Amino acid sequence: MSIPVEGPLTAVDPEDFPEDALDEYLLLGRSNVGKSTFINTLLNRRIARISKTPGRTRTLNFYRVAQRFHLVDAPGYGYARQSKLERAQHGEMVENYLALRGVLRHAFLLVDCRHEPTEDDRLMGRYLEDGGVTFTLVATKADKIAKGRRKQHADKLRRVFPAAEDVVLYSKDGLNRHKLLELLGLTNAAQPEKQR
Ligand SMILES: Nc1nc2c(ncn2[C@@H]2O[C@H](COP(=O)(O)OP(=O)(O)OP(=O)(O)O)[C@@H](O)[C@H]2O)c(=O)[nH]1
Ligand SMILES: [Mg+2]
Repeated sequence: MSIPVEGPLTAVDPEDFPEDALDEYLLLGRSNVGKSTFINTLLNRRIARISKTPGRTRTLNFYRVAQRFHLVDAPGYGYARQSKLERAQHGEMVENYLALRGVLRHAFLLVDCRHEPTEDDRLMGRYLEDGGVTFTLVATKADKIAKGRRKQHADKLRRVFPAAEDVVLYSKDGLNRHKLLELLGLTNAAQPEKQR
């Protein structure tokens, strides 16, 4: 059974955000970390645009899922070739969102398994904590690290992001997909992943 998804509704300015007051789950993370891929593989749809060039997602994209909530894809931060102005505009867009969005229920902060969390990643974690936003730390591209090292990696991330409610290793081939669907209350709407 597939998960019903509508959208995306794209917006930069708060007046263009959806008005239906559904709960929202926000995806945050560096450019190229795999936010759009996360949406596609989690929902099992090719709905978010992916590319090999970072900086693909430039607006807030609201996906309405199962008529119950929005999953919100945000542009990545830390994109080296972004101009100063673009960085400032991006920061402002996300800050506006975080400051104004009463319906924000939970965030997913994505970090790339292959790299050390950056200063931006840590700042984002603290920013969420200070704003009272609960979040799950999702380590993407876990297929790129050996199975035997995964637990150690998750433990390390728990130390770096003590405010995270949970640390979940994820990969686009479905590792821990079911766990995240559970968090979103979507397990009845989707097939469980294969045992790994
Ligand atoms: N091996 C592997 N590659 C992945 C995974 N997730 C994403 N990628 C690749 O990483 C690249 C970037 O993925 P996107 O989903 O576009 O990243 P994004 O965070 O949306 O990037 P921006 O929109 O630029 O912020 C693409 O080439 C993906 O195929 C994963 O779990 N494993
Ligand atoms: Mg993207």
